[in-house]
Amino acid sequence: MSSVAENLDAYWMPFTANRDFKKKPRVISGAQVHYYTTEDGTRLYDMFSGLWTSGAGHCHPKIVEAVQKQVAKLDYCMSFQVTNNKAIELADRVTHIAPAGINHCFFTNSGSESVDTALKIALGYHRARGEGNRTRLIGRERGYHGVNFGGMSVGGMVPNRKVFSANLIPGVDHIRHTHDVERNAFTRGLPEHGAELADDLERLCGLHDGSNIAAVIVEPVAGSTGVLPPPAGYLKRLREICDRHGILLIFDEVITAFGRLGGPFAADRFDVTPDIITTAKGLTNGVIPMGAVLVSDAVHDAFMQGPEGMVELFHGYTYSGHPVAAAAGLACLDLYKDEGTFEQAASLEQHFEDLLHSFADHKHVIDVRNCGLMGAIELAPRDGAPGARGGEYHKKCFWEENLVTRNGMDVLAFSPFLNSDPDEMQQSFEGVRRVLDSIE
Ligand code: PXG
Repeated sequence: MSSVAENLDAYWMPFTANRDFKKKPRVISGAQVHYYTTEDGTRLYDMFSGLWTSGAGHCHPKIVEAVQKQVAKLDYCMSFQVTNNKAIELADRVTHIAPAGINHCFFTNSGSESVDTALKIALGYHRARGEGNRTRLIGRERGYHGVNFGGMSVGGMVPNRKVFSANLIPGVDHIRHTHDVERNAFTRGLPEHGAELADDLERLCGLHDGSNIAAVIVEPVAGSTGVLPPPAGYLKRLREICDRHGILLIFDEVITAFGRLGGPFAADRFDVTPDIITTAKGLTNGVIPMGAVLVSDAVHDAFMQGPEGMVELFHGYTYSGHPVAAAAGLACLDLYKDEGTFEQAASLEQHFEDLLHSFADHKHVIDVRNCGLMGAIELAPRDGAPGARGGEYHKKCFWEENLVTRNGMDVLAFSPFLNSDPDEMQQSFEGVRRVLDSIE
């Protein structure tokens, strides 16, 4: 064990079984392209491209250079009443690749902040238009929208909500999730069954009256809950119901934006334009924390009324539009274009899908799901010990196969690099197979 790993006591790790982890820590100290390194020099292949963050690979020289240059030139500048040139340029560039009509960008520092910002913008929008009665927010079961109070409330991950149940924000309801393993198990791409689940929103409009609902937020492809692609036609139906009732549609694209689905946004892939898009992760390739909320003209313009000298939205972060983060974001947009990263991601989809579905007949596997470069293999839980099989898989991948993987309970999730080498991808899945073969 390295000296660093012996001094772990002070560090309270996020979303981690701390005591179990600290018995045998898995510590990374370096990264290059598609591999991590540990202090003893072991190389591990990263099967999750960071945490859905680092699609262009680790320590990309163009991003590293942009960050180094920027930090030496303008390290920080206040973001209220003054701003910096890089934030302005990034807002302009990001909105240029956003779907038509989405032309405004509010910066945050994470996906959780993007979500809470988007919810506040939705509420402010209706109030500015004289519909302050539209206060209800609708999320979806199994949704993940970060860990702040707004995002947690519209989210539907039970363990994340359980302890805070009494303090979730009021006026939130949820439509049903779209997972239907009876009808859709082992689907390649979008499930055939389940578009009608969008009608759950119509049901909630009946219950609360649609005129009281401000916004609906969904992940176009649910990520954290174990990769749930939307049933064919589902998102279009959700859009139609929102339009019928004057409800804003928010796509939480913290995972799906910037190439994961083979284009800039999931909105493009599914041909459904939301009113607001939340992003983070791939905006800077994970190099510097940053998020962005992308907003339609209609929503933005509703705020731009009243006395011009007044603040239109009382919201923002000390680090909104941080110049070093923005420089990283600009370097990302450059390289995504110059290296054809999104096209490369699209060209890897079939290979990835075939590799995933080659596990369909494995003795432990009960479902395989994929969309773009998002994929999941679901294992049957062990009797009386849900999550144990997934947990053992994770450790064995790390220690025996030099693979960094991700599992949520017994769902193994995969987030390959957008510029993966197909052979490396294949070899990594061979390691996964050896591990699955070896566990009970
Ligand atoms: N929305 C979505 C859709 C996300 O996936 C967030 C919001 C929150 O982002 P921040 O930057 O505040 O963490 C996320 C984050 C997983 C996993 O295992 C996914 C996330 C975070 C942690 C784990 O899939 N996504």
